[in-house]
Amino acid sequence: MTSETTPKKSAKAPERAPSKTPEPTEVGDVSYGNGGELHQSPSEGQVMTTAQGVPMSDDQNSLKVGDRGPTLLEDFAMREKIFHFDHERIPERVVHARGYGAHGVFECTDPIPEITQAGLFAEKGKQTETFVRFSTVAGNLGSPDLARDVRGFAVKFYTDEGNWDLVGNNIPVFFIQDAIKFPDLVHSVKEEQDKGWPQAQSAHDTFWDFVSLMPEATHMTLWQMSDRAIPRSLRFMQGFGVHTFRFVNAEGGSTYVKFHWTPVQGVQSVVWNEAVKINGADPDFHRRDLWDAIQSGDFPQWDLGVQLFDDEFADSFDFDILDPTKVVPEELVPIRTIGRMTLNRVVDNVFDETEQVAFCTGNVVPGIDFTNDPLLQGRNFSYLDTQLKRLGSTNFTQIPVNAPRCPVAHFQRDGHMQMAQHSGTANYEPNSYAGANRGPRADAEQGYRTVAREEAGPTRRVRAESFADHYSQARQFWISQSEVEQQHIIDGYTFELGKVVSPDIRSRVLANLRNVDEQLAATIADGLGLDLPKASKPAAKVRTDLDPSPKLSMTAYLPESFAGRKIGLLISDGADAKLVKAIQTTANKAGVLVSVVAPKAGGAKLSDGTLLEAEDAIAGGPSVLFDAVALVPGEESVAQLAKHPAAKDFVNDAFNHFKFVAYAESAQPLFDATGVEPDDGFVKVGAAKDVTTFLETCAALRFWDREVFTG
Ligand code: HDD
Repeated sequence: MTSETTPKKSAKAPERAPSKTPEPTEVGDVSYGNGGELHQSPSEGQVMTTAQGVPMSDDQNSLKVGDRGPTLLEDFAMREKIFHFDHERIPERVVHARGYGAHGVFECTDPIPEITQAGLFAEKGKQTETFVRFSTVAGNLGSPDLARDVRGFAVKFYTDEGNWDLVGNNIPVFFIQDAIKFPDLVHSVKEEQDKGWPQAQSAHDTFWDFVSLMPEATHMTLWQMSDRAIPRSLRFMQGFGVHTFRFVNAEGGSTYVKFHWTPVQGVQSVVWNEAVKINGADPDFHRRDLWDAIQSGDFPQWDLGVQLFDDEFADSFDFDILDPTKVVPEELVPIRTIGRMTLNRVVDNVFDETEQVAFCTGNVVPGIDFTNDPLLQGRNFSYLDTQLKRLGSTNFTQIPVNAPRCPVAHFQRDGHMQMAQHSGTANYEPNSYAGANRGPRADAEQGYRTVAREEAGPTRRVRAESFADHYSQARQFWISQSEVEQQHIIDGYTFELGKVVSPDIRSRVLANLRNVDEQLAATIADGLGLDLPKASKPAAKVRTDLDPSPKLSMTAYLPESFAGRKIGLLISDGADAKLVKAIQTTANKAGVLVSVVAPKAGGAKLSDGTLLEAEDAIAGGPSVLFDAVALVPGEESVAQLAKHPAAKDFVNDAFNHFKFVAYAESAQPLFDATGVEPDDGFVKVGAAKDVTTFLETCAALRFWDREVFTG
């Protein structure tokens, strides 16, 4: 990214760019009603009106006869207000209901015009506006952010040739191979129909029943049981297009492509016990983190990488490139980075933008095309359909967040909530009203052209033989994980299967896992107190000769520094003022935020007599909310602090969640009270240079030496 286009990071909140209304365009284009002004925000001194624009004289009291009623039906203002309120909710997304969005910009850094004619990849420095929505899959709209779940990573690119939606996840494979199974998958993971629970959890019988009967899900469930499914921040996740797509160049030549988003901030997750506690302490943890980062000018960025390959590679590959339960290992096809996305603006209104944004996998632009992946083909049908259900009209493309930023010219007319005012007589093509061109008309040269694929064969309901190997890549994923990651996968399965009531279902999962790795299955069985069942019979021979693929481990994506992370600084009255200041300034200089936590929300009096305000009282600011902690209690007040259950949890949790801890000499009573013994993950701090050492240590993110292995 060139310096003039990189949004500058600044400590203070950036000025908000004014909201944009799509530019009015030419003949046949969409123009908007409402005086051309769709964005409304009341200005100072403006008189309140009804939706019809009638000025209101009183918005506190309904219209009554006399002082004590009755209330009159004639009160059109009240009726309109309550009528509108009654209709405020729209159906939440059937999956990915809980999400958070932000605006951004994509910049091409390595153009590939020879590979694709997509304009956004044509020139170095070319910028394209984007809107991103991150989400969890299973939970309802109000569910907690840190559920163990796959995260949606959907990006809308407003290109010069229309909108392209890359609707991906933070995991590169999927549970099922054919879209016809999607309703079953989703039914199984959502609340059980007879009970109405559990919410936002896969840890229940129906989910494990389904996936144990669908061995193709094994690879994805390994990812899902890993810490990938409990990211620390939406800013610290990778994203994947999952399917194999096609790039198409101006000559019609096509290249297969897999899309990868890699966070510049590094990849980071939490541990399960921490996730459980974060959900209670701050169910909005992820959305708040993204909002805070963007508002403070610490704009998150992702590199867009592509794996490019041709038919020759596809034929030589051990797996089918159309099978969405498989990755193409980076050792076989390296990733080429072609651009960077920066999220630099929060939404003005969550409903208007994040809720109403409508992603469709079918939204492609010239230069990007589909493959025959049966999951992708089914998705192309589903997304358009779901938007109609959710948004209530085929005109959802006119909602500002969905409207293309380029000219629109077509003869689609009418329908519910038509916002465009189409002028002129002709609403068909060809017509002679528009002059010699009879337009607007399709153009064989400029227009979107599907790759000329040769297709033949009998019509059959069939699963290709080349999709039959469900375990080899699951095994490769497993052997590519670090020892700690493997332990967390074991813990994930043990927890989830522990919530499964049916012994048969548990056994079936274990029987499948034996085909991945005997030790993995045996350790989980031991954790559950079960005997190992006989291994299930794989549909294809399991390859045990695949080498580990290091890029499948999160350890390959550690950040370069601790920047963008947050330290929880626990203080109490009499805390060393110089040390507190040193921690704050040194950390801030390194791009690390410091959040002050004290016994009282009002803050604590430091050793120099100044009052330092706290962001949180201890009960509201547990250490799970921070990436590392610093303990700087006052000598006189620490004994009292050490009796506080929340203060003890603060220290205990930081230790148990493998966090790095900076501590002043005065913190000893906290260790005595909790039994925590400082290890090499603890750094004693007395001066600014110690703080620098601490921050350098923190770049490793967690002190994994504390892990207890059961494997
Ligand atoms: Fe899907 C939403 C990602 C398979 C049907 N999906 C949705 C969203 C994401 C994904 C990120 C949320 C978009 C947003 O933020 O608005 N879905 C995926 C990925 C898949 C996948 C990566 C596999 C590779 N999905 C999939 C299948 C089907 C659907 C096979 C149906 C056949 N997905 C939907 C949907 C949703 C949706 C029902 C619900 C809300 C929406 O579309 O807008 O149509």
